[in-house]
Amino acid sequence: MSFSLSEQNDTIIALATPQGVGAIAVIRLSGKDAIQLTNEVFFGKNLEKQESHTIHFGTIRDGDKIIDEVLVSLFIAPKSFTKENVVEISTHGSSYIINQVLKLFIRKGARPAKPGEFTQRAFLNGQFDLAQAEAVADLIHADSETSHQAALSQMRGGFSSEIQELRSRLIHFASMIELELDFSEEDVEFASREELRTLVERLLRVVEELILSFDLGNVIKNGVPTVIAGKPNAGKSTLLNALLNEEKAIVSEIAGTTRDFIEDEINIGGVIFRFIDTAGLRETTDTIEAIGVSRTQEKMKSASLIIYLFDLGDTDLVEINRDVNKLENQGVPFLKVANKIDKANSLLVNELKEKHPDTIFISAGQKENLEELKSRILVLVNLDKFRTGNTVVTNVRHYDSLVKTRESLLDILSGLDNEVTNDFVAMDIRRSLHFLGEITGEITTDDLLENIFRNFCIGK
Ligand SMILES: Nc1nc2c(ncn2[C@@H]2O[C@H](COP(=O)(O)OP(=O)(O)OP(=O)(O)O)[C@@H](O)[C@H]2O)c(=O)[nH]1
Ligand SMILES: [Mg+2]
Repeated sequence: MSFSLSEQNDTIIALATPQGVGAIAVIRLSGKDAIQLTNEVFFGKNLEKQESHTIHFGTIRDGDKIIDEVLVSLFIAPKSFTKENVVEISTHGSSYIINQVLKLFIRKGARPAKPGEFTQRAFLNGQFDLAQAEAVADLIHADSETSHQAALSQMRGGFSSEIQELRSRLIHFASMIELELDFSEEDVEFASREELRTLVERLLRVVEELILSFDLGNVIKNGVPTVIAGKPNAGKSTLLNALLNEEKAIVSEIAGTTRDFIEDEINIGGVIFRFIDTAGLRETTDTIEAIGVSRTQEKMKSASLIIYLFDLGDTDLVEINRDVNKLENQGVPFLKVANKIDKANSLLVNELKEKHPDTIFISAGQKENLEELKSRILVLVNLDKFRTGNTVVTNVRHYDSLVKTRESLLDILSGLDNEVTNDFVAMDIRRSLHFLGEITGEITTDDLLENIFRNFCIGK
């Protein structure tokens, strides 16, 4: 994707609603000639004489032929998403009509938009910064309440404004230090080293918090990895199926049924969880099952949450104590879930209630008490901070720049500690400024922009 000026002047067109048949479809145009072009094929009113933010009924015609009755919405520059003239044409949602309208406009001089080109223009025309533009893509793809919240807060400025403010204060120091370089013989100090240190330490705290939030951000975007682990025949696959409401995993009374892991997404209370059903944990001489067991152990290490499932009819307290001990040492949050309450011996149930009062008793087979399990899962992952609008980094590019920023900020600090000369401090500050600027788009390269907007869909 290039950024030549002539391309920027084109009037672009694309279907803004999904492909396929719907009640209505919206075709969007943006560019200097968007209104004039529409006026050439629209019959009803003179669109060039209308106010911004108005809607007009009429027909789209190709010569004498009426293509459709439509509604046309006008957004006159700069009061539009792209800050250019924008026209949105609502047609009936048939693919025949959509194609006829698109073809007509292209014949009249509009150009089909490239993926993300509307958002790209909005960015280039200063509608928002790069981090916000990327949030538009995240917002479109968000499929749960929490990922939607994270994208929305980022699009509204989220951490951009915080970073921009600190960056502009760092620019101030940079210019003071460059000034000192000009006066180097006179040994003056325009920039207080102590104030610089305080600012860098503050920036470092913000950057580190954002880096930390990335793990959680990823979890929101991709689902909380949740492993169901336990002995063969505990009912792990039955539980996965019950939570999914479908027969995804094979269930049988033969121990060692599941040999590889099976995963699927489940939305619990607006949060996406990625549930992973695993091979039952036991010593085994079967090679394939052994591979499955070692994969289970790997999955457990990288999980955000483990559901430790055991069969009430086939486990004793000694065994449970041993497993719980192991899990506690692993450091991954876990829930103790006792299965097959429908055929439990009451002795073990009573022992558990005393020794492990946080045990959740369920029957996966009869779908009993699954609601309690779900609510305990939600409490354990505690994603409340995202609902309150805290900033979360979900984007790998931002994460990369943040990590590089942290390194260069640490370099400034160690430079101050070692009383290095001004030109070194100035160099480290410039490096920090560069990486911070990469996040908000104040520093960009064509490669970077191309990469980002390519991930959008056409019409966005
Ligand atoms: N009575 C009763 N039986 C159950 C319950 N949940 C599962 N089962 C039975 O327990 C047996 C084992 O269930 P699975 O879900 O295959 O167990 P698993 O933990 O996936 O076993 P592996 O894949 O071999 O590790 C099956 O016969 C299930 O029907 C339950 O709540 N009550
Ligand atoms: Mg299984």
